[in-house]
Amino acid sequence: MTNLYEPKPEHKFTFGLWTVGNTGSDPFGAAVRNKLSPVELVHLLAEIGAYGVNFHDNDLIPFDATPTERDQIVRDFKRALEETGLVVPMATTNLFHHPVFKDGAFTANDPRVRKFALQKTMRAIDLGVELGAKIYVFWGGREGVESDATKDPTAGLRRFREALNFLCEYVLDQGYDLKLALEAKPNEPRGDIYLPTSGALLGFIATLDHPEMVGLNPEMAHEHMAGLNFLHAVAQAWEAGKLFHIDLNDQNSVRFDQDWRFGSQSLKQSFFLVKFLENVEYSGSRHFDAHAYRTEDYEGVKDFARGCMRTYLILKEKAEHFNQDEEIQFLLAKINVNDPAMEGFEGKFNPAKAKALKAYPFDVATLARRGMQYERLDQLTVDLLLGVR
Ligand code: DIG
Ligand code: MN
Ligand code: MN
Repeated sequence: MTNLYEPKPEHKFTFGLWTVGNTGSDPFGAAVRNKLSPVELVHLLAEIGAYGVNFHDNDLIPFDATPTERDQIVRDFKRALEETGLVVPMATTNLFHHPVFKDGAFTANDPRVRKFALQKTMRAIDLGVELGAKIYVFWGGREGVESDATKDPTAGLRRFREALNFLCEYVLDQGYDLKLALEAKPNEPRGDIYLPTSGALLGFIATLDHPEMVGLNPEMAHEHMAGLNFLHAVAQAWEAGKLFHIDLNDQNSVRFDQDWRFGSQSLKQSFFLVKFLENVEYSGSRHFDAHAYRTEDYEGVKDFARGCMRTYLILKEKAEHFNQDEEIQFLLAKINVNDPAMEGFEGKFNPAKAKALKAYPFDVATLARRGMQYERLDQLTVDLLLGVR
């Protein structure tokens, strides 16, 4: 492959240990790849040109590790980071794998589980901060139900809010420079997961004691699972100043969470997303929460990770072409033409403005006949993406 689309640190491409470290097991089959250590995974990511590495606490420290084992693992991991130059922009807690979380973590019906989840998360936050994380992600994978007979949904919301308020206070009390990013998913592994979309989370954040500390980590596959437009979710988060992190991947429409290589399925949606992130100069990580097909060995895993970054960079270049394409920009200017007669009605309400607008003689028939040339604009976009423009 040409080296035109080689990843560089300034691209801020990151992967979780759990992504390139995924051994390929699924509900219907055992692992197909041997497990690599966190140190081996850091070196693999360095080899393919990643900028950073993220982790769940137990991706790095086994659930039952002793304090001595923990300290050794952290020392080895820090050495690998120093040797490779990789950084740790984000960390998160595994509150979904161990059976203790089978009924959720912060929203579990058993208060001892809820408090154990808080304990585990505080310790995981300490670990993430120790390794340099500035963003802390909360994905409530088990926060939900199979049957609403089991839990009052308002109890789930209250418990999640209490946990996040407690943890925000913990971060403040510890003096950590850390922002919290909530990640939505509509279902899987629970029948229904609470706060299923980025939009639902935005409404929830407003009810917290420290909303300024909490934002979003939208994931492409998760919004697609809900049948939603990922760009719109990201744009709403950005516009609200809440796009603290992002999980890039792909999948084939509203089926189980496939976490495929970025750009491997939804090229057009991926293009519009990259164009948005680059146009607004999003400064966060381009994090790929994805994993290789189960068919792959570790050379295939490297192909997967290289492909995520390569496709992002190709689409970034396509976005630059879109922004510079004379015919596309001419059409966009024409579509968004201003009418001086409407300028007086822009902005906030005032009685005189309302009175004048109520009396304004719109030529509705002419307005209704206007052809918008969206077909031409979208075909130009498709031409661009197919490389014939
Ligand atoms: C799954 O999409 C979730 C978990 O892997 C993790 O908690 C989060 C971090 O990106 N994404
Ligand atoms: Mn996912
Ligand atoms: Mn994710």
